[in-house]
Amino acid sequence: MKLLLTLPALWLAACTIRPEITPSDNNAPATALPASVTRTDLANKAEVAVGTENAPLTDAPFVPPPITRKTATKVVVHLEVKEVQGRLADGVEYTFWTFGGKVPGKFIRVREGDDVEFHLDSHPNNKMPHNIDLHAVTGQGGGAGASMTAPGHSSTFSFKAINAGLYVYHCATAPVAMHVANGMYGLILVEPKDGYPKVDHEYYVMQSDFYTTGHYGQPGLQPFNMEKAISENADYVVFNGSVGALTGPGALTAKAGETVRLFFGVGGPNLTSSFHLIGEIFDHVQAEGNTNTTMENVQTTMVPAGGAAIVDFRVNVPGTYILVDHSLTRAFNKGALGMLKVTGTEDKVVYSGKTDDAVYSPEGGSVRNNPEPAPLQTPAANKAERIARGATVYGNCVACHQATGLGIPNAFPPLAKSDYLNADKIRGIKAITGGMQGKLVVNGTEFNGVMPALSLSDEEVANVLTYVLNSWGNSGGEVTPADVKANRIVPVH
Ligand code: HEC
Ligand SMILES: [Cu+2]
Repeated sequence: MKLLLTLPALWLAACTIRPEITPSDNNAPATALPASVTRTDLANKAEVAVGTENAPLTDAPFVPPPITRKTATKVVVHLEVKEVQGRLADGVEYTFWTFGGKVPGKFIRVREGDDVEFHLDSHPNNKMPHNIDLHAVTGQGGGAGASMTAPGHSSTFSFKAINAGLYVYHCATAPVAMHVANGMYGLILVEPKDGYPKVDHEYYVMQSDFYTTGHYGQPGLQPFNMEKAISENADYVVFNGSVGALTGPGALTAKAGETVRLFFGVGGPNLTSSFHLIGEIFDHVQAEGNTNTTMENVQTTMVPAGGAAIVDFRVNVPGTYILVDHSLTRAFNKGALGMLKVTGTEDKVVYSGKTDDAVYSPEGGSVRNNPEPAPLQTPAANKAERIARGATVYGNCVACHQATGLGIPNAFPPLAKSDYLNADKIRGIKAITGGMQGKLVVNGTEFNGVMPALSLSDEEVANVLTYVLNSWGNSGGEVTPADVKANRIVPVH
């Protein structure tokens, strides 16, 4: 029956298929193309890669050094998917799904024409399957189908970096918006053959929106809230994964007279950024990460969800310059605020006033902790203990089925008084261990979604189902690890 889904079926084609664009797609005859139109994509297909190297990956706000190679090479990328609990704001924790342990994901830097051998490694402690769609890839799904990976597995695919530019990558596993909302995005720079003009500092900043059950600042571990995400009603809009990641000790730095380049991306899942730096003017903007049009003297550049821009500027005088999304309640009420601290000597001609950064330091540092999960427990001694432990395991279900067990209309079915589950508890074991998709009727309402197979042990599945069956007016009873062992679809990894 429909429970036996295969992993590749989980990625959603609709939002990830990008047609290959080549100059020949232009309706005008080739001779009518302006001189500025190059055929680099065609030339790069022909470029032969020489040698092999491992891509150095960096956490935000840092980027790997500029590429000085004069030839294309084979670049090997190892990106590890990790589900980690970390700080979203002071006192607020969140279960982030990450590319590399932090939000945003690791910065990847390759050269135009490189052959990229990509390995997506999924940490064995993960609960969900994940994949990656790199906007820099020419090919179906940007790699999504080829990289569908279960916890404890590693997927490999390769692509040629035909088009130079700055690109977003993100997870494209259903529900895609949820995987992105949980932190699964980053930037890949395909550096043009001739590189970018030299600057003194290069930094990596990514904006994104978070949707939590509690309101902004409500303490504790906050689950993802699908209803708020659907209505695009973000509780948090942040730079580099948390409120204050770029303030205080996390602030970007430069000295007066130096030049700074920002690789700026928007992970979304939903909100476009009106990116602005208070007290500076962008000398140059490569809008949307493009390679052939440089805008000069820009105050605010708009960066779409799933898009990026490269900005650079010279800081002439010392001060604390504030990065914001100029949709200002996001900056001052939801977290989209960062700092660039510039030290050095004053130049009263350029700016005479005195600066004061006190008003702009509402949050503390950006230190994250990624605690390892608790070691395996001894088996539950009795049903009461099973129920108590199951309540904890239910943390893996709460983002979709909700703390109330009522689910979300049109998206996630209820577990509370579910006629489907209460009729046969084995169905619960199959849903959790094998995933579930396709049409399903629960309590007279039709659902047609995708539940991923969760990587839980027999003991954990038994505990959570016993908890569910003994909550919210359900029929009661007990599911044992032996029941799970006998009925599980996907073996424990
Ligand atoms: C990423 C979201 C997601 C997570 C996490 C998730 N589920 Fe589901 N679940 C779904 C969706 C969507 C369906 C319906 C699938 C369909 O339409 O065929 C479903 C269906 C079910 C069903 C059968 C339908 C019903 O309402 O009785 C059960 C039982 C179930 N899930 C239990 C769980 C348990 C227990 C957990 C945690 C261990 C869990 N799920 C985690 C999304 C999720
Ligand atoms: Cu994912």
